[in-house]
Amino acid sequence: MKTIVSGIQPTGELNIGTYLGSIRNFVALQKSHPDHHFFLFIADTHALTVPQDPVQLRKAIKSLAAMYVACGINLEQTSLFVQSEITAHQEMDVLLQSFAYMGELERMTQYKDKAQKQTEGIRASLFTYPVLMAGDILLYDAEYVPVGDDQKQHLELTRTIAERVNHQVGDFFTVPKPLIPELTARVMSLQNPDQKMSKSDPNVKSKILLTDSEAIIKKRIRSAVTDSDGIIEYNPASKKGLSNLIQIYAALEETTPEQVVETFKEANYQTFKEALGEIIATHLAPIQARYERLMNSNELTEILDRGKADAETLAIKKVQRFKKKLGLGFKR
Ligand code: AQP
Repeated sequence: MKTIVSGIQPTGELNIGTYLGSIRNFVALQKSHPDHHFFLFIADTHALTVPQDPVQLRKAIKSLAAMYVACGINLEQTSLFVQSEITAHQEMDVLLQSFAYMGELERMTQYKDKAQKQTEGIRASLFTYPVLMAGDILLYDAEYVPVGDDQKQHLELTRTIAERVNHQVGDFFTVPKPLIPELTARVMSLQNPDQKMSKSDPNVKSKILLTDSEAIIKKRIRSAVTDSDGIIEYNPASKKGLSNLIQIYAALEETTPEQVVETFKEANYQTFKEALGEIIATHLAPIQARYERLMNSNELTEILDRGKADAETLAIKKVQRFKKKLGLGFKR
């Protein structure tokens, strides 16, 4: 069975960055890869790498599951589950710790960035996060992993770990390839176009949540930081803020930034921003309606139970086979 794996941390409400960088890519891949099975998980164990409020975390897990389904994943083709409910993920993490080197983990830019922001102690799990992530992917022998640009380095490490294991024990893991969207690999913050749009950014103006109302969406886009020259031009190096908005527009309309510039070349920023706000709101409206319905029904329990059962069977077998390859245990 050919597989594709993806996960998102329930570390806050989803925004259009995660949507355009990951979820939408995932949904598109389901259409273009009908012969693949998709393992899609809520990475709740990863969320513990930074402090979490347990009540909020529980809520975020449910909300993320509902949003995944609302965004249009094909449930016939997908096992949707919560990572911590399949303990094989933790087991694989422990086993793979012995195949990752300190120097490799020290080089991870996400670790360095997030460690810098910590006000309390830096958790060991933040440091070893990429190993858990490698386990998440290798457990299901993923051929592809759809990710945003920020996860590329972690995926490179997953490939290194897989190759290291394969070298030691013989061909055992599929070495996964990243699938990074061309246009929306890194959707930037609306307030600071040098930073990516992030779930955990406390500045609400920096992002558009998938649950935001039309009025809020328009307000956020209106207040997005651009520049003062007033010329609609696509140049991610010199006009970062505006180019970010053009990319979002192009991605949602399935067109190119050049085409967007052509359409708005006579317009001012305000007109362009109004049109973008309208497009985002229109795109999110049906997703929001499905999300509300799912949050108020029992459907998710059945979906997550089924996803867990399917994924767990494979995951347990893979861990058991790996332990055997490594010479662990006595009877099996
Ligand atoms: N701004 C973004 N642009 C493009 N892709 C993005 N992704 C996240 N933000 C953007 C992609 O979404 C997937 C899920 O990310 P994650 O939840 O595992 O963690 P993250 O990359 O650390 O995302 P956040 O929003 O920044 O979360 P916090 O704030 O908790 O760290 C990944 O494929 C990611 O690339």
